Amino acid sequence: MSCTRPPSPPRNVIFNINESSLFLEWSPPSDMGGRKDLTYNVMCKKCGAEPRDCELCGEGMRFIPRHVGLTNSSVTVLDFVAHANYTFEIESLNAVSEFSSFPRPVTAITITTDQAGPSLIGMVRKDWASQNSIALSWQEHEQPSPAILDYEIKYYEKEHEELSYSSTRSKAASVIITGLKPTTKYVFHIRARSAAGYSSYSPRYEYETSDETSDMAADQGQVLVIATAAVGGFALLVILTLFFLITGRCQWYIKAKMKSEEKRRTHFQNGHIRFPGIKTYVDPDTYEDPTQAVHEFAKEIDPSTIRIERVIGAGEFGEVCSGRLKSPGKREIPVAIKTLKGGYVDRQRRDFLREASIMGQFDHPNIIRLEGVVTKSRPVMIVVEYMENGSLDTFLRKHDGHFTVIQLVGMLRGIASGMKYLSDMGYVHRDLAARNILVNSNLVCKVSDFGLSRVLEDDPEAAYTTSGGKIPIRWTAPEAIAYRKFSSASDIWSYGIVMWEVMSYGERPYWEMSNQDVILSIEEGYRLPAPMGCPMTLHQLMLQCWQKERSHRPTFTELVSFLDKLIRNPSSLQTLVEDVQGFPESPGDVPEYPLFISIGDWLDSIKMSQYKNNFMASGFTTLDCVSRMSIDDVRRIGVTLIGHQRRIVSSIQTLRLQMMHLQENGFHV
Ligand code: ACK
Repeated sequence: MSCTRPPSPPRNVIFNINESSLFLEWSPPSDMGGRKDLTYNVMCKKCGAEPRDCELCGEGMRFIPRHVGLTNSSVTVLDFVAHANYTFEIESLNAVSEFSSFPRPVTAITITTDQAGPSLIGMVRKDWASQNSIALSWQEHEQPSPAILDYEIKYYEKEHEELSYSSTRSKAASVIITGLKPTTKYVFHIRARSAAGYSSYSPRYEYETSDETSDMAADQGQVLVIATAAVGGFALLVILTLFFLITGRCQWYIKAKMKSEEKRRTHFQNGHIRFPGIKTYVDPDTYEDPTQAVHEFAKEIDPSTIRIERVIGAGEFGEVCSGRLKSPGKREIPVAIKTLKGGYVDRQRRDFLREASIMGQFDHPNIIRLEGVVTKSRPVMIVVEYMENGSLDTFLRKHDGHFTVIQLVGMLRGIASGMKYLSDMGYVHRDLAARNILVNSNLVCKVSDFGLSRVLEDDPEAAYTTSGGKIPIRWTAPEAIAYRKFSSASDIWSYGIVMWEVMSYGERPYWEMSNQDVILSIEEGYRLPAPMGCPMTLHQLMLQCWQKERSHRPTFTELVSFLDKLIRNPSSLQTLVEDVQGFPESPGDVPEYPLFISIGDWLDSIKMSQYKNNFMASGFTTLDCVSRMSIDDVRRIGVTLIGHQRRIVSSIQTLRLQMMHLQENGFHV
């Protein structure tokens, strides 16, 4: 084998900067050194006026995903200071770099963070809005130190945040933006340009275009014409009404009018075109007044018909209780009552009721049913159907090993069916996890906990993302973590994690790995191994849900029909991952797990390195030996904790598949 070399330095470093983040990207080295194990390190120095006045950037600066061992040729830098010179040195490395006696070649780039100056823009006001335009104005800075040449206005649809944006310029401190969509929320940022460059952007301002009806009112130029026409029209109306009343034709007219109004309403509701037969979800945030959304989708319940019995848990906004609801003319039913604790601010009330506005639009056996809301008296409450067995994760943990595979698949089928319904309605859940699924006494699972688009301040599962929001990392697809691309395909990823939680009876996904480690491992191709006793087909299905490329993941429709077939043909569930003798799938179907070269390496990856000596002392010194171990062997070498046994056995199964795959492809292991 010929010798290999360290790689040459990276090339063509480019950057993109805004007030809060700096994105660096480069091309791979021209010479890879004859190897494939290329990584990059990024070093940062903050420099003063003199090139010699440099110091290393402190801990305060953040690099996403990290600053050393990067496998992709880009990095995002956060928390830098304004008006500073930063020099970033990017080096490429491979496994032989450390043996080289030459200084490591680096590529450097110096960036001045001038962009982050003061905004120079006062409060931005909406002067008027029509169906397709919005007029904005803002205060000029009192004494603009450098004279302002013009303003740049950046805007985008709120729903498609940051995916694409438009911009326009204005010399004056006002602008009319045209070509917008009706009844759509837009986000605006404005910055000033002077001879010294750009100021930083103003804070975001959100304004909405109007719908057809208010458009008329806003068009002030036409008011006079309308007024004149109205007077004439009114006179004509009086004459016609008298005529119809006299001739008895009025009733016919009123009926026809009501019919056409009803038709109009079903087709066009709050700016959302609705086609008869296909129901679509309406985002309550598109209502200017959120109370109106609640009243449109949820029934107001008279609190005297609710009997609260006991507290069953703590929700995000207050206690969750069980009780009874006796609506007039209906039989009494058990209900769960979510309450909004006293001392709330308006925003909390709105966020709390948002869930009801969402839930009230759904009607499906696998979606929690909303009975109604209490908004006109205190406490504010959301009343939903009662689910005797509480949330799925706690339920499974309590009944570890109690169900047949078919029962578990039945639960999964129910969840997939509820999710298919949501996805058909155009609703993206964003927070699907076993803790957000409830189980009733018939083991029917129903999707619950809607409305995660706000920041959940105290959710222990949520972690900050680069864009400032909080996301439950372990359940979330990589593209949703990286750039908030939430879609039914990202819900599919979360569904795969729920499958894993169900098949492992409520085990915590990725165990106690940190959120950051989860993100990195996923990026490197690691996927959760099959839980103990999990049919091979189901693990394969999970792996499909965790395809990096979201268009390669199955849809909920496909999942439901696949699970249906499994239930009809249970023999396909008999092959457990631990029993696999051959590997029927084509090599392309094998997920690319990282290959481990030593036992220590492998145990580290599953955070079980404390057992390294147990393996070694018992003669399990190669990965090949380990891949043949049974659960009894694992117990025998001294792994006594059930959770640890499970984790090790699960990983051994994956290791076994990997070994077989390699052997089949002619590798010696
Ligand atoms: O795991 P749990 O017993 O089930 O604890 C949580 C708690 O309230 C906070 O969400 C329980 N819970 C929520 N909604 C319902 C419901 N509709 N029926 C029964 N329990 C519920 C949940």
